[in-house]
Amino acid sequence: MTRALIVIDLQNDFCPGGALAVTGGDEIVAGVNAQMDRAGAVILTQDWHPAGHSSFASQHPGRAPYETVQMDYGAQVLWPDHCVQSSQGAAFHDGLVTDRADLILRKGFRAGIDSYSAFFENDQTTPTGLEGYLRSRGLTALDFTGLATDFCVAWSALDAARLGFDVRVILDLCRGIDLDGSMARALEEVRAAGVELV
Ligand code: VGL
Ligand code: ZN
Repeated sequence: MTRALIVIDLQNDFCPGGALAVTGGDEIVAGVNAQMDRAGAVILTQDWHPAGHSSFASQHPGRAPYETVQMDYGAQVLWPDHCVQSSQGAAFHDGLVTDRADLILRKGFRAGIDSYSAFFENDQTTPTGLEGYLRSRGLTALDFTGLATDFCVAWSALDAARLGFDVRVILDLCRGIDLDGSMARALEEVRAAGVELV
């Protein structure tokens, strides 16, 4: 069966030296590239925020990165400024083979709402369009890789499972942030949703 490889946010800001560095984020690049050769389709996502995005702690006086605030759409973790549109931090890791991508999907581009998932923004109702793209191409089996396991990868895999896709997360090709136990929680939720962890 053709499986689509979805590479989540393998961008400089999530790699060591970046604004929101995920430990070992750069270690997965070679393996992700190799996985592209076995994939029936390759989709890259790119976290793509306007300057002054509402998920940035810098926009919330008195708040610090990694605190949680209540937004009109629910709880939101505040992050250091990261993946600002057209910045070097928002660029893909230099080693990532981007030529193989059929689609590059940008998310988080609306100032007032974050988008962890590649399918829905954080209100969990505004679609990114990815579901329609996959369905119209007949891509029903998805392998997720990328950063960060416990945020954008997990939220994407959960939405994909809810939408009825056949979903796997390739854990060796993911790295996480692990904020207050978020890694264990995310893996448990993903597993409970019927996602295969490989
Ligand atoms: C991500 C936090 C903020 C991610 C993106 O890619 O997991 N995490 N923006
Ligand atoms: Zn972001």
